[in-house]
Amino acid sequence: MPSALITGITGQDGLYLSELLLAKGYEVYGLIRGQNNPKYELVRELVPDVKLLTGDLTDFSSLIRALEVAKPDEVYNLGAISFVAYSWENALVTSDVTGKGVLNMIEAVRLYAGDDLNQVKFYQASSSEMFGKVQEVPQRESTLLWPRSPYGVAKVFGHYMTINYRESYGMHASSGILFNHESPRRGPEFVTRKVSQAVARISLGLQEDITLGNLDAKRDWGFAGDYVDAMWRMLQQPEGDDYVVATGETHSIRELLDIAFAHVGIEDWGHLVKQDPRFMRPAEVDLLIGDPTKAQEKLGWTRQVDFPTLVTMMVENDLAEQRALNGR
Ligand code: NDP
Ligand code: GDR
Repeated sequence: MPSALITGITGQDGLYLSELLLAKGYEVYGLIRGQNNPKYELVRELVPDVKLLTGDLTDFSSLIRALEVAKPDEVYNLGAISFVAYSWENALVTSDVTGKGVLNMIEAVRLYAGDDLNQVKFYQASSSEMFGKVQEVPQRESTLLWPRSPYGVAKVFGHYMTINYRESYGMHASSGILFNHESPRRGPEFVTRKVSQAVARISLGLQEDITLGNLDAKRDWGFAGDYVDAMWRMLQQPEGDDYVVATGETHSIRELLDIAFAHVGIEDWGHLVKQDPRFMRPAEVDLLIGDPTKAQEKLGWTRQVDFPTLVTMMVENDLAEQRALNGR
C-alpha cells in the first residue's frame, strides 16, 4: 500500500486530495498544526481514515518526525498562508510559512530519504499568482514570473527551491503551477465563496447586499476536485517537472456575479453589490489565463467541471447550508 504525507490537510485541497488518495488505496497521513486546531473535527468527519500528525511548516524537527512516522512514498506540500490580501499585512509570517516552509519541507525530505532520494516524490503547490503582472497571455511554464504580492513572492521562492532541489540532487520534485480552483469547501474569505454565500443569503432574505473590491479582475477558475487529480498525476511520472494547471478560460468578478445571482432568479444585481476600497489590493493581478497544454499532453489531465457548473454548485451548496443553519 503506497503512503502519502499531506501538509495543509485542513484546507480545501488537502481534503479533496485525501479523498482521492484514499480511494486509490493509499495510506494517508496529514500534518495538522496547533494545540487545538478548530478544523480537527472537520477532517475527522470528512476523511476519518486519514492519520493526523502534529507539525508546522516553520518547525523543521516536527517535519522530520512526521516523515519518520508516515514513511511516505509521496509528499504533497499544500500547507501555506494562502490568502493573498492577508499577505500584505503579514508579509513576514507569509514568507516564513509560504516561502521558507517549502525549503523546510523539501530539505526534511532530502535528509529523511538519505541515499535513495527518489524513494520519496515531492509535490509543491505553486500558484498562478507568481505570474502577477503577466508578461505573456496565456501564461505557460516558461512565462517570466513577476509576482505582485508578498504571497506571490513567497511562492516564487518555493517554486525555484523545488526546481533547485530537482536539479541539484536529482530529486523527484514537481511544481504544480495551479490557477485558481474553487469548490463548496473554499474558505469564505476568497471571492467565489464570498459571493456564493452572500447570494444564497440574499435570496433567503438573510442579508441585504454584498461588499466587494475590484469587479474587473479576471481569473481562470476551475474546480478543486479536478485539480488535485493533476497533482497526483505529476507524481506518477518517471521524473519531476513543472506543469501549469488551468482551464484556459478567464472570467471577471462581474461574470461570477451574473451567474451566481441568475441562479437564484436575480438578473439585475447592481443595487445589491457595493464596493469598498478595503477590499482593493495595493497591487492587483488583473488578468490570469493559463495554458494547460503540457498538463493535458503529458499527464493526460483534463478538467471536468466548467465555470457555470462550478458557480451553480457553490450557490446550491450555500443555499442548503444556509437553510439548515437558519431553519428555512
Ligand atoms: P487553504 O487556505 O484552504 O489551506 C491552507 C492549509 O495550509 C491549511 O490546512 C492550513 O492549516 C495550512 N497551514 C497554514 N499555515 C501552516 C503552517 N505554518 N504549517 C503547516 N500548515 C499550515 O488553501 P488551499 O487548499 O486552497 O490551497 C492549497 C495550497 O495550494 C496552498 O499552498 C495554496 O497557496 C496553493 N494554491 C491554491 C490555489 C487555489 O486556487 N486554491 C491555487 C494555487 C495554489 P490551518 O487550517 O491550521 O490554518
Ligand atoms: P486570489 O483569490 O487572490 O486570486 O488567490 P481571491 O478569491 O481572494 O481573489 C480573486 C480576485 O477577486 C478580487 N476581489 C476580491 N477578492 C476577495 N477575496 N474579496 C473581495 O471582496 C473581492 N472583490 C474583488 C481580488 O481583487 C482578486 O483579483 C487565490 C488563492 O487561493 C491563492 O492561494 C492562490 O495561489 C491563487 O488563488 C491562485
